[in-house]
Amino acid sequence: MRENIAGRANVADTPELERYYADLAKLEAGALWTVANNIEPWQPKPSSVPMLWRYADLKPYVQRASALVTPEDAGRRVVMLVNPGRREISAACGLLYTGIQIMEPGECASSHRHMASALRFIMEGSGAYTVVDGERIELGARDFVLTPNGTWHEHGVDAAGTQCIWQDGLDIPLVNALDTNLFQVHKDLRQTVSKPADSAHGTYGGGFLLPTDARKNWTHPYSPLLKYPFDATYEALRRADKAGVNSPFDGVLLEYVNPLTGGPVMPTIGAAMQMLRPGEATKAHRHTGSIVYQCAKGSGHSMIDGVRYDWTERDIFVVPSWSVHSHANGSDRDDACLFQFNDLPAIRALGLYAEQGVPVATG
Ligand code: GTQ
Repeated sequence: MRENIAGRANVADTPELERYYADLAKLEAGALWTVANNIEPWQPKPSSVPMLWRYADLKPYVQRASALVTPEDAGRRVVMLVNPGRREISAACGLLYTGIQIMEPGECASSHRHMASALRFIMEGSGAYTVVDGERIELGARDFVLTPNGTWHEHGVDAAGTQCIWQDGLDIPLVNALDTNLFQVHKDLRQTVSKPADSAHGTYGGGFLLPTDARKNWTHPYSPLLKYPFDATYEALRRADKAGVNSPFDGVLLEYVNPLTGGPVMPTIGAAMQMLRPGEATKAHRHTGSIVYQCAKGSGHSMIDGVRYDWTERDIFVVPSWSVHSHANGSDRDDACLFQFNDLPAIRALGLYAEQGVPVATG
């Protein structure tokens, strides 16, 4: 793609140049100026497109997976959400993967670990649990849980529970893009629960209180607090709202943090919950980084690059990097909550974060 602008590639093809390009290709080489304007865009040009997946459309197929395959045969019984611009790398947006996993009462997926970092956001059901490095964690609807890279983990539902469905979020495409992925199956297929129930929460979940040696004892780069329950999250949002916490672009937006550092929950993936107050419509902005949202409460819509996406509880939608976006609560009486996970910790750590407020109508 030629551009008639000083400093940009602008070379016309000639028969001689075409022969030259063909000769270079035989040597697995090429002339930079034939691609420079594409590989160095003026602004981020995501391959991903904005997408919304309605839970009502997906749920019957998620449930069918449960009738069609066992968790043993499937490894993980998941319907993944695939961005049309990212099919070849199984990404939902940018270099983030997401999927919807279903588990029946009494079922349990085999224990494994991988280089990819993972999280779950529980959509429906009761009796779900996950075991992470020997700690059993009970999960209810809208709870958020980490299975950081390198940790042994398995998920299941108690025999006395109900069918459970949750969203998985992972950085598989990122880890693969960096050629660093690996996967191991636990030799016993199940872990022995070796830690007291709720031990991470008991140790690190005191809010403004931490054991004095907590920082010294915790050597991993991810949050020791594996579970972030919804009740406490929602209460924190309400308190923050009363205290005047507010972003013109996001309403009340709180990041789930590592209590030892105040930083993101994992080195590559961050997560947050935001509350849009009754009647609230945010201003539009854009920034680098890919975001995967799930509506956790209420309903409303988002404008993404000028297109309106209406969402209600459990719908999942994505905002690609640098896409102009704003959010609006659909109710004048109730608040609406959006859960999100994103690649912002990786983006920031690499010095790639940029943002821009955009003065456009929010629709
Ligand atoms: O449970 O670790 O949806 O490794 C995809 C890949 C879930 C998991 C997914 C995974 C997992």
